[in-house]
Amino acid sequence: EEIMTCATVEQLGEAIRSMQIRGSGAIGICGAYGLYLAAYVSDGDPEVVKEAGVLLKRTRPTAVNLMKTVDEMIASIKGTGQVLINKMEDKTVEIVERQLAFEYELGKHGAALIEDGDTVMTHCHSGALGGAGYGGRALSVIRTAHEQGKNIHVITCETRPYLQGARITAYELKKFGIPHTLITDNMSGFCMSTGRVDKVVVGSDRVSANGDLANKVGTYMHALAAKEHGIPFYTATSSHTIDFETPRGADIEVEMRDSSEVTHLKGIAIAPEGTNALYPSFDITPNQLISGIITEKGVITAPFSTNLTKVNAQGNKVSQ
Ligand code: RUB
Repeated sequence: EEIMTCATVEQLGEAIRSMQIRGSGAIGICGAYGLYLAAYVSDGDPEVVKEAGVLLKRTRPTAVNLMKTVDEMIASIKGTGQVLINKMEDKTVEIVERQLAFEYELGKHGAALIEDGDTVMTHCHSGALGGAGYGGRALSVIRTAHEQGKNIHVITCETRPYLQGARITAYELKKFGIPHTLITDNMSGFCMSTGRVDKVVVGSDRVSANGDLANKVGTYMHALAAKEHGIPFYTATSSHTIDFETPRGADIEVEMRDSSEVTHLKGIAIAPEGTNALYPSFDITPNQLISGIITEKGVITAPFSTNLTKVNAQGNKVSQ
C-alpha cells in the first residue's frame, strides 16, 4: 500500500482530479481535510480557507458530498490564527466521525435485505473512506451481512478505465475474507440472465430529490438488466448524499473526463491515434429502477419523492 502525502491544497486538488483519491465519501472527507490544511498552512487565514473551498469544489462536479462538506466547513469558519485552525480541526473530526457512524448504521439496515446464500453484485468501488472505515457504503452492507454469519458471495464489477472494482473492491473483499468473483463491466447481463446474481448493491455519488441516482457509469446498465430479471437493485448511500436542491437526475452534472483516459491505459495507446472517445464518469439511474435507497436512517422505497421529503422533514435536512 502506497502512502501519498499532500502538503498543500493544490496537491490535494490534483490528487482528487487525477483520481488518486476517489469515491464520493473519500473526496467528501477530503473537502474537510483540505480546508483544515488550508487553515494550517496559512496560519489561520479565513480568506485562504475560503479560496481552498473554491479550488476543491472545482475538482469533480458530480459527487455532492464534496460540495456539502466544503460548505459545512466554510459555514463553521470562526476567528483567525490558532482559533481558526482549531475550529477547522474540530469540524473535520466531527465530519469524519459522523461519516463513519453513517456507514456503520446504513450497513446494518442494508444487511437486513441480504439473505443467507445470496450472491450480491456490486459495481466499481463504494468504500467511503477507501476501506479505512467500516468498508464504505455498498461494502458496509456486504461486510455487515458477512459478519452476521450470512453465507454470501460477491460479484465485483471491474469498471474500466480505472478498474476500481478489480483494484480496490476485490482488494477489500479479500482483506475482509468475503468470497468474491471478479467480472468486467460488460458481463453483468450474462451473470443476471444465468441466475448468478440475487441482489445488486451499488454506492452513490448523488441522489436527486426524486430518488434518481448518479453513480459510476455502467450503473444504469446494471439496473436495467436487474429490472428485466426481477433482481432487487439497491443503492447504499447516506442522507448527506441526497441532494434536495437538485430536483431530478437529469439536473445532475455528469463529469466528462478526458478521452485519453479511454484511448490509453497507463500511457499506452489501446486505440488508433486520433480515435474519438467519450468518457462520462457517471450515469443516471431513474428511480423506477431502484428497489430501495439504503441510508443510515433506514431503507427508503418508492414513492421516492414522498419518502425522501419525509426523511428531509425528520431533521435530516442535508447538512454535509
Ligand atoms: C466512484 C463511484 C462510487 C461512488 C460511491 O467513482 O462511482 O460507486 O463514489 O462510493 P470515482 P462511496 O471512482 O469516479 O470517484 O460509497 O465510496 O462514496
